[in-house]
Amino acid sequence: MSDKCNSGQRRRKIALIGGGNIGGTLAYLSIVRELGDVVIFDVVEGLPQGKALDLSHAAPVLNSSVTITGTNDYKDLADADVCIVTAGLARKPGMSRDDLLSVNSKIMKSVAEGIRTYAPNSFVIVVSNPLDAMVTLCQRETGFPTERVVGMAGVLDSARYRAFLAEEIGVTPASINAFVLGGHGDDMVPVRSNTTVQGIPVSHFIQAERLTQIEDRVRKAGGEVVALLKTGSAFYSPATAAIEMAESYLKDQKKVLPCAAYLDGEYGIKGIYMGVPVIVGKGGVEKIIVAELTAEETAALNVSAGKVRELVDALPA
Ligand code: TXD
Repeated sequence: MSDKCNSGQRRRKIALIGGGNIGGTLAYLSIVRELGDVVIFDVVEGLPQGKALDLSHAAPVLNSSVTITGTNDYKDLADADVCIVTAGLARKPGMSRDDLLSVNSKIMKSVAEGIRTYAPNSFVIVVSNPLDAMVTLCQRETGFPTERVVGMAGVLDSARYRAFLAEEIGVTPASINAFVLGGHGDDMVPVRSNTTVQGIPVSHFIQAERLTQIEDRVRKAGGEVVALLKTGSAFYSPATAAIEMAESYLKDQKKVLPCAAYLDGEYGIKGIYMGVPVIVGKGGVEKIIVAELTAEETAALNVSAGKVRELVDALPA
């Protein structure tokens, strides 16, 4: 089949590396939103192929025109526009994200080689945990420019913050504007000073003590889901967050999204990936936005940066 649309434009292609809980949900969302043809890659024989076949039976009902294939061969990633990486182990109850470092690092090295070889011009969105270390490793191993390798965490963590605030105030989450900075760990920084309900400071609605409780819940929200599910971690919300980033790239929407991006002095931090507000467009991470923070938030961000550096330093050579 021609890989061109009638307009002569090349059809968009999304490669999902990891066909597990998040990967399968990513594939479904890609079909529903018709973001492009989808290829699911996984190392487990039959898993990507089975999910692709099942999803291809949903496409007619969804009136979706995209194609969906499953593969165990990296060659099928050829010329993907976007690669979303969820390959790796997920947490089980009692595990920290950092506990996944060693095993997922080995996986990430093989994934990065596949991407570098077969999708050398793609925009790479890393989801695998521990996120800040995995996105660092993926960029190092692919050798892609930093603006073309980004981590998904902040969109999810900010959505959790918005959901809890909306529930507390009794408004739709769509009216809450909030973002979370820093590493994707227990020291992430919900930025209260920049959080509003349609432009009205959140402190107008919720007392400081209660806000602190909500922000603590945001930091632990991933663990809360893991403890309930017992067999794995969250997957609907991470997939939804990653698709938001992919769509902003593919459609050049230039959305301002909190993503794990490479800092080169912004926020006074240099040489690591960490969650900050960025503009995502056809150039990938097109600009890092430096928000004004309180002294407390700045201090918390530096603590989080320190934890990210420790994790990155622990990456196997
Ligand atoms: O906000 C975030 N970034 C986090 C990320 C939110 C939630 C989950 N987070 C992490 O995403 C989680 O800790 C895991 O590291 C990844 C994927 O989570 P998911 O829930 O999708 O895990 P699954 O269902 O176990 O799927 C992982 C798939 C599975 O099918 C494996 O066979 C596959 O990864 N896998 C591989 N694919 C390709 N290549 C290799 N080497 C490989 N090894 C395993």
